Amino acid sequence: MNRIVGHLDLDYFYAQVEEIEAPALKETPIVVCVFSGRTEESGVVSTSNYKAREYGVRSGMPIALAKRRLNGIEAAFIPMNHGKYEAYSNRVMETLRSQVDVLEQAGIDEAFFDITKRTGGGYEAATALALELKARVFREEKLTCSIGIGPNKVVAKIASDFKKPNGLTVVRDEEAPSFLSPLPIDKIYGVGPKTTKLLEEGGIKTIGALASAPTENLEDLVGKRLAAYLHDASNSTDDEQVVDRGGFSQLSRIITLKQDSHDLDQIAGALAPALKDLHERLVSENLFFRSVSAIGILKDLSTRTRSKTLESPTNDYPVLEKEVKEMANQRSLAEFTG
Ligand code: TTP
Ligand code: CA
Repeated sequence: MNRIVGHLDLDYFYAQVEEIEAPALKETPIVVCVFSGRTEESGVVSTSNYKAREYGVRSGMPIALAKRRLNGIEAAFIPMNHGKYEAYSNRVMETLRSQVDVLEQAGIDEAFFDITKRTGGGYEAATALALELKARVFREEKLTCSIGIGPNKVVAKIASDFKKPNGLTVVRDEEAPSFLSPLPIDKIYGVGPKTTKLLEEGGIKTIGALASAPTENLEDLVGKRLAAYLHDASNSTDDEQVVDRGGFSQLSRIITLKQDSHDLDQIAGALAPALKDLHERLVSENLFFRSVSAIGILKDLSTRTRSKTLESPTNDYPVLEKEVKEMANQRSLAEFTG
């Protein structure tokens, strides 16, 4: 039987929740902010609605820059309220879990699902089910989402991002090569800026070029393990299974240095209480982590983000401390200002 896999991603998620809770804001640019507290404007944009995106507001941008882009426009700058978004997310995931064979939550607003059994491997039944999922999420939560359906996780994830917001993109087995071929390589999940650069230096810019690259070339460029994944992903033969790993949480802390600093020891010292606090929360909720990210805001208000996914989940404090320190130590992140 054909395997049929889907990926669902909630549209402009945090900002959409804010819209739902304050319908009067629907036509207004909404910027969800992580305020760092140093000045009224310090901090980063978590996300924004599509109205704000029309003015060039983007996730990860300093709030001050978003304010400049929206200068003279009536806009809502709302502090991020993670607990609220998590409540919506948990309800959506619960609904989805009951409608699919297997659900794998991949983030606060996204999940893979396997629907091979209940659709009998048929794309018409899969399309009908995807429309039903979208309708149900909207009926129950007023949230719109975008869904991709395909023969594996790689195709499904790219397809959900293909038409956004409120999109549905179905890519049948036989359509996968022509769908993937013209797309840039960084559409494949797991391909970040570093891998993109390595591949582009080797003349590989599209997924089609990646699919036909000789194995030895790929291995020389990115190493054996990643080469094998990229080969399968680009040829639409990736067979990674959809696995239910239970719920998903994202815990974060933000600190502001009293003064700008390049001193890594000083920065590490300032980070320690926040990390300890984060770890206490983790343990008290009986959670494990697999993914660690650090965002630094530099003096010129530009931001740097680093992320790492560990081989296996842990709740070990020294691991958390080591990973964050390593990220902060990377040259471009070593200019944390707040
Ligand atoms: P995304 O799915 O990347 O973005 P989005 O849901 O806001 O927009 P889209 O319509 O393009 O899917 O991220 C999900 C949520 O994660 C987002 O609503 C807010 C949060 N987030 C951050 O806090 N910081 C970031 O840099 C990004 C990218 C997301
Ligand atoms: Ca989203």
